[in-house]
Amino acid sequence: MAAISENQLAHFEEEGYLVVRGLLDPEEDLDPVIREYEGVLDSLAQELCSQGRIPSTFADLPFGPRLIRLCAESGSTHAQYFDFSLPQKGIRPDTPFWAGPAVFQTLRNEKLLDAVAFFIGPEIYSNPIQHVRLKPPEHLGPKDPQTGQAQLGSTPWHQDNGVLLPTGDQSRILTVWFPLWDATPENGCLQVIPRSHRQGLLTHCRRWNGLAIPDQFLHRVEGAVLPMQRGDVLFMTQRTIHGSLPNHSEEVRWSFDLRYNPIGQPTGREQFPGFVARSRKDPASELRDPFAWYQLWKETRDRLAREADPAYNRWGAEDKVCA
Ligand SMILES: O=C(O)CCC(=O)C(=O)O
Ligand SMILES: [Fe+2]
Repeated sequence: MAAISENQLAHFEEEGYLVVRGLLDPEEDLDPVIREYEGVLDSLAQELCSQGRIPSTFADLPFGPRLIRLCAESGSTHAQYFDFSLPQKGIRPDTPFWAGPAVFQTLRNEKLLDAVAFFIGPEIYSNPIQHVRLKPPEHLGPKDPQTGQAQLGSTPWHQDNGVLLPTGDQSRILTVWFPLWDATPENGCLQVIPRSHRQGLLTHCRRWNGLAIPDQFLHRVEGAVLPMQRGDVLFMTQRTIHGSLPNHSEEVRWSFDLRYNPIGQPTGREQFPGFVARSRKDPASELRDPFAWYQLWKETRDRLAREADPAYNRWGAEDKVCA
């Protein structure tokens, strides 16, 4: 059982974050996910090629260069094609997403859940706010035609509490972030503002690259830059201010961000499906079937495709500080 020490927990409480080195075994825990995504990338290449959007499937390239090439040739990062969450607007009956078995096994990874239990207790709910992020190098990746900025660029300073609905404000939602490949300052690793979790929820504004805390609310000295290797895992509170650096390397920056909260506490995103990842009290309530998990997301997509877009966060564009 992966043990988080008293010292590590004290660091988390004090600083608002903790990096645990080598918690996951790269070959055992991460490579199956990479293999699964090789298949996803291959399907995307076939689709794009058959639609005439790319001249070849580039099947001879390894994963990273192949993704970069597909993005550049087709002018899109295809982020939704890989993600195991749905978009917040414009869901259609054919909106793609990837909720495959290797991803599901990762959400239920024993080492991960053993560690999560140290932060939120043994009754663990998989919160549906979760993403895979495959960020191509900014100078090679497609740009947003309106802003001229990278479609999947650096993540601006924010608190995860800012992206959920107020229903989740009192919940203990733990963010779990880890790279599939080494994350470095050059390729856009995360940065956090130590001790920023104590000041409550700050105002967020909608920016071209997502919800961001405007500069005037960032009483910060410097962020702590967090290079992480394959196998390392970052834990953060929902009020820890964090963001990522831009990807100025030649390679893809690839990460998962997952969230967990104690069973019974609101997720802050009730429109999307979570599940019981681990319950010692009621083991039979655990979701263990990867296909059932896929079905939860598919049913959600099919339902939301018929409905008006719900609200996913509390910030309106009219707020004066955001103008
Ligand atoms: O991976 C990133 O660039 C941003 C991740 C993030 O904001 C999160 O995990 O909450
Ligand atoms: Fe975040």
